[in-house]
Amino acid sequence: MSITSIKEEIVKSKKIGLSFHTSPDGDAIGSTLSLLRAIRSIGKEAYIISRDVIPDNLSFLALSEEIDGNTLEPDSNTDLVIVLDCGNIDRISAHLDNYDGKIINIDHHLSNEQYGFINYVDPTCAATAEISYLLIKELGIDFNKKTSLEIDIAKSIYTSLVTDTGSFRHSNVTKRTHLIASEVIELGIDNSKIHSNLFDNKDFNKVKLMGCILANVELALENKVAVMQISKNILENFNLINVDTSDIISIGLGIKGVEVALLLKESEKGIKVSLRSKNNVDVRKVAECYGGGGHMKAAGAIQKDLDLETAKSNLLKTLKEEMKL
Ligand SMILES: [Mn+2]
Repeated sequence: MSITSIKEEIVKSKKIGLSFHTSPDGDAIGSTLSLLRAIRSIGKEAYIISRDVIPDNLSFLALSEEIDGNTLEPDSNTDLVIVLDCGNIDRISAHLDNYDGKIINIDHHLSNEQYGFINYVDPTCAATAEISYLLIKELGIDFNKKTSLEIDIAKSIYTSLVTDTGSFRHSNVTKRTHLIASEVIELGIDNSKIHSNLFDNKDFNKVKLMGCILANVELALENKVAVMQISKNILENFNLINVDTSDIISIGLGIKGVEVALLLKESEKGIKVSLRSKNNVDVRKVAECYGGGGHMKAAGAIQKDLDLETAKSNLLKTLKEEMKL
């Protein structure tokens, strides 16, 4: 499907809801808020549908206050819902069971379920915001103008690029990623301040939690796999039930000789598993064995009705096969 056909649907629609994956990260939010700002600028009524509340470190973005967790399903008269950065219909941060209008699915996850009436899924994009950027330009936004509209959009897009590429270090980064970054930087946005907002903004308890997790990291499978575990107890003690742990798992991958980092988190829904790969191990395949998905080097899944130990040994068994050890 083409960007033009998405633009046509937007122009045709009266009321547009935007949503993203649950527990939204910088790309889910940046790709959505940039598009929301652009859609409104052409005079369309658009709003956020999200059961999640904006994470503190992303609250500097324009319109972020609208991600308040109060609109759980499409308002009446909504004739289009655009879902960004979400591969699985079950992971959308919106309740769509009673909605019978159109859905457009804009994403970059390889394991995307193509649940939309239009599916624009491009796994070569480092971030979903690379697609938002194309669509925003198609909607007529001119970055040469440098008004608050373009600057707000630029900050959201830059945030998406930085967060989904590990600050431009992952192998998903392409020339296009840098070209888009270059174009939005040209608007005079303060990249250093954005980095500080994103990363130098940790809750004190989060840093202490990191210490506890790192103190107990284990190595498995010929020291090629780093395993980290977080029990519900420890999350409750630190009052961090919904904490984002993507930065913690990256530290595991930083260990010399480690090829895969594994983080298991006990939650209401089951054991949440995150996987990261340094080089050639396709962790998406491992996640898919447990009904999850993601990218080759970053994936996740949930294992239900079992304890941390069992979830861990299941995963190590699957990983052992995948890594041919
Ligand atoms: Mn993404």
